[in-house]
Amino acid sequence: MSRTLALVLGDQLSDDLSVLGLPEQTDVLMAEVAEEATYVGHHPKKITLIFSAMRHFAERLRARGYRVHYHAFDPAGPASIVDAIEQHRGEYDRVQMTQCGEYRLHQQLVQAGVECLADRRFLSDLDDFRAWADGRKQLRMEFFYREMRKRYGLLMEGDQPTGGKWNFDADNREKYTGAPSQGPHRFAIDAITDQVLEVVGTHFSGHFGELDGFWFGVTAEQAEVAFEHFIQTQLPDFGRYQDAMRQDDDWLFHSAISMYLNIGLLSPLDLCRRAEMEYRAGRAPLNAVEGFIRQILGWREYVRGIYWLCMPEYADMNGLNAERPLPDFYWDESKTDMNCVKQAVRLTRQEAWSHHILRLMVTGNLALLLGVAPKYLAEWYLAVYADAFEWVELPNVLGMVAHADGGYLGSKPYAASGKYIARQGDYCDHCRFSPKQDVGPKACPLNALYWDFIDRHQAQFERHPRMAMIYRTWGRMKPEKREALLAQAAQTIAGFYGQADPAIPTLELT
Ligand code: DLZ
Ligand code: SF4
Repeated sequence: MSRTLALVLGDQLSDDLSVLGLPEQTDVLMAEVAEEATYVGHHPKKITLIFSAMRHFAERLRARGYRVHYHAFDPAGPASIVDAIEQHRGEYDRVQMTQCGEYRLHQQLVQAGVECLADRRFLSDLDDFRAWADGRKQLRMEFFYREMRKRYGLLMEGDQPTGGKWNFDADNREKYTGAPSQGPHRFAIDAITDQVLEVVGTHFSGHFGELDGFWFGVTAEQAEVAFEHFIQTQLPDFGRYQDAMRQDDDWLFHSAISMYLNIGLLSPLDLCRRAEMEYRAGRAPLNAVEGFIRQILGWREYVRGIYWLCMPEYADMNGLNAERPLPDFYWDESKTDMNCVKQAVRLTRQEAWSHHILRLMVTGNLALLLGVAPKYLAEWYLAVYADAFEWVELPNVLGMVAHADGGYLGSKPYAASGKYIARQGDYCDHCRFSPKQDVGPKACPLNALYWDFIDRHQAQFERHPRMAMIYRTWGRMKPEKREALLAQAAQTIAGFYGQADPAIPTLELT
């Protein structure tokens, strides 16, 4: 009988993975390897999540009757996935994988002769996406999302959207002033995770991020518990406070399940259907449920389509010619007095997670205003977040945050001054700067940086219909005020890079 070796990667931990043929004909290969853990210096909690979830999944496959070749991390063992394959391929007629989530590794594996099967865990097939994109002058998530709603019959009344509108985002911008939220469900550390913590502590403690206080779920059952907790305690308020920020509440009403979804422990369609049930039962409002479904059915599938449509050229796009390095405080929050940035980096360091508005409008917005090169920024996001895999991370960072892709993901840059941060939360109340001041020692650094960004990109954006008003305001300002703002921005930038070494730290395997 012909025998197949099926490769299962660390973000492919799903029971219905296409590569899992019958156990009588298929053996499985899984490997914890230095190359995957260090090609960017992944956060130690992310490595722990992946290694522990891989070990649990291997047990699950064995219980289903598969023979699993499992390489636990060993500096003397295979250094890469291809090395691991080479140790076993002689015994097999073919080696197969499910479409890999990153172009880099996908190319390596295809070149090593691994056959690639489609990843059926996604709701939009890549060929369907290509067909949808073909011949359109402009790709817009909103139109893709409507087609997906119709195709899956989610929040539909016949061929009309439930509630008469496709998108309730305008209802999702409230500030939150209530008691701190419950946060996500936290799991106890089991024996397998305990062993992984030892390995990660020994070999990867040089990477940015705290290992102490690991609480992530590592099995499909635990991921389900985490999702149910979100449904019960957070979903009803998820919508309206989606863009809120709070000094004493790191989690607000976000689900924090993306790390489970992106390694395959949850099914996207199940999540959408379950959320819709809450609306139908009258337990969650439409703006919350629609917002949640749009993230998964719309945005997540759309960015994956864009990634595979545009790679490998996508990774080199730099539409705003941004060339600066990342300021060193992205790796150490004690090096900045900007409270919003301090909180976002602190949370990221502690939890390998932050919510979307911190990613987009705090760490992202500052990098956009400064003109940080998209490559450096993308490397940071890929390394520091537990849910970051390149197919989802790169379009979000390069397209949405850095506006480097010419507009696939946003028609205009998400640039904002300190006044936006002040409006959405209370970080400014705890900051030594003031969002109301534009120049002088107490001025919020984002204000002058915002105008500096507007000035720098005038030729590109002044005729953009949604930016014309900003350019009129800039044009009407007295020349002395404009000069003072640009001088303040120059001083701020010198402060960010002046004393400190701006080079990206090289994160070596210890
Ligand atoms: C992110 C990651 C890490 C840290 N380690 C491993 C690993 O040791 N073995 C593995 O199979 N996968 C790992 N991953 C996930 C891969 O990097 C991921 O599958 C690719 O980047 C494609 O998304
Ligand atoms: Fe951030 Fe500026 Fe507000 Fe300080 S004043 S928290 S730097 S927006």
